[in-house]
Amino acid sequence: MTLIDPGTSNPAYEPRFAGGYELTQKEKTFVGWHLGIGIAALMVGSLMGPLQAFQFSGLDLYPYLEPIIQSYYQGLTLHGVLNALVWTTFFIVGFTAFTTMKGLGRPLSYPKLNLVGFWMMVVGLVTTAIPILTNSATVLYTFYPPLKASWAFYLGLTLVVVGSWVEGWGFFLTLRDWRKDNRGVRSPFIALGGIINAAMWQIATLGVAVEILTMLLPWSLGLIDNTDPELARTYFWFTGHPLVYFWLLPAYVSWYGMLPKQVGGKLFSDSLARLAFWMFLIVSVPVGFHHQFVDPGVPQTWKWIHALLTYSVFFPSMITAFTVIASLEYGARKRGGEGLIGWIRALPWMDPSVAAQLLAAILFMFGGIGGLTNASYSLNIVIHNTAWVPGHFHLTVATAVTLSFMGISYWLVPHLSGRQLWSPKAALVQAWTWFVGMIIFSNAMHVLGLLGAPRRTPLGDATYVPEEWDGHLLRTSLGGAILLVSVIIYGVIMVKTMRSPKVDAELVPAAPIAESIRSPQLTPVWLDTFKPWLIAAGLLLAIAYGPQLVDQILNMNLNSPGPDAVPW
Ligand code: HEM
Ligand SMILES: [Cu+2]
Repeated sequence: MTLIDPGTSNPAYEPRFAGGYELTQKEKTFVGWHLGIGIAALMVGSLMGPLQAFQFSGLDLYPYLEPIIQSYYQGLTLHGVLNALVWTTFFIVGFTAFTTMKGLGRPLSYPKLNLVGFWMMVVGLVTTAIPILTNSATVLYTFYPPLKASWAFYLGLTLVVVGSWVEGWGFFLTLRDWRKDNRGVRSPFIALGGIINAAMWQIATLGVAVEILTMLLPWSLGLIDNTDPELARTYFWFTGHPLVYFWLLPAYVSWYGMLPKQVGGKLFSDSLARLAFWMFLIVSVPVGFHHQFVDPGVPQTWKWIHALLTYSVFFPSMITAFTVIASLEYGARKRGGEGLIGWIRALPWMDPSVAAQLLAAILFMFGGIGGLTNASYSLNIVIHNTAWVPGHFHLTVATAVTLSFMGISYWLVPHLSGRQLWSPKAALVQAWTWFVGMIIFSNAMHVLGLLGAPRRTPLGDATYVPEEWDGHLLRTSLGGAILLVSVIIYGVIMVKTMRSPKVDAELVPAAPIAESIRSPQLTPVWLDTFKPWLIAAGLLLAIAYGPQLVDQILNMNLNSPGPDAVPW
């Protein structure tokens, strides 16, 4: 392939190795606040999880939580919103700010813009939290109408999303300025990866933005009387599926661009890494109907088209599996690892940051396999709305993403705060307990789902539980107990790390940034250019969603009033 440089007469892009730039104290604090708020949300949100799991086997701790938490569903709303929406979004935006600055080797072009975005997210978080805590937004994290929340819940979520957009604009403008100053140089992968994710997020969140602004907010304010639940679900899943890639891609930035360095290796292929990210930009969004396979208002053909498109996500996923494993193997062999799979033992398993991310990736393989089941039109009927579904996404968002982010925080929090990680041994125990606890919990939930146990149900109170569920319900609680220990250890490590004294700069962990195996790494221009990929994403979106969206909007049926008070 001929490689053309857009700015100079060079035949190919020159490599640019990221990592020379040290963030200022102010910048580190800015990133740190994102992480701190995210971690605090995870702590509170995750405490609810074990309570749910205990409830399943008859240990009902909810009476002790009154008056703070008045019902299983209020707790479940808190669990879903804080974990899946707040922890992830704050960590991701903070991490992307870090990889943008570190990767591009320069400060943010408009730090005030990012500061404004950050404060919007914080104000939004508080605005959302108040109604949840006062039991006036017990609508679960999917907030499907006709379940109705206080207007503050919708407004707060909107602010969080818009704040994350504003921060995203700050990243785009920084990349634009970097490009102006570095014509003919390929952009460093860790920066580009995060910024592609931010771009995908802007497209993806249009769905909930329209849902909230045109329907839910006016409805909760009393400006309109009714909603159209079918249309609302379509809007929601327009955002809801790519949301999972928004969570996952920052973990991929680390798996591709940082973890290889942590294991003493290099990135196997910079070009493949970019290709995977661009493919995710295109195929993450136009697949949302795979969450609506049983919705009566969506025609079969469209469900089938989205099912097919969902399978195309398999390609970048396989690229990722191949490239990341090859990068790890390269590192392991350099450390003396041998054998077909024996090299795995040579990886630095005693490094908690590495162990956490490797264990996260291992469980993700099972999450991926389950995901294929969910995506297939016919098999989905078997597991739809059963305990299988939370079983599945505790392998993906609650492990692949969450455990990876925890692993990242084991070097990033010390790096930003100028300290050393408090007790790497405890951190290792944390990673392994999460892994073991999640295997037990998630396997039990999968099996329960296959046996027909519904999700979003306090199964401990259900009158229809057959004997064959009992053992699995107990295993769910056992896994939940192990995970509770793991969460507490994580919280203690973070607090203790932040309270330990600052150390000399050379004792503080450096940011691990992997070089490419090939040097110089020649990256084709088309893998470093937004335009063609954005156009492709727009076109595919118009084809896959356009006709149905137009149809559903033209035939909108605002006929669902919804309760004024929460029914529980
Ligand atoms: C500390 C360990 C955790 C335990 C024991 C746990 C347990 C549970 C259980 C039992 C459910 C199912 C409730 C039901 O369907 O009625 C659930 C739902 C859920 N969990 Fe977790 N969880 C944990 C951590 C996490 C984390 C870290 C995340 C995300 C980052 C997460 C995200 C979710 C979401 C999004 C739901 C669905 C809520 C809904 O259906 O509205 N969980 N969790
Ligand atoms: Cu999906």
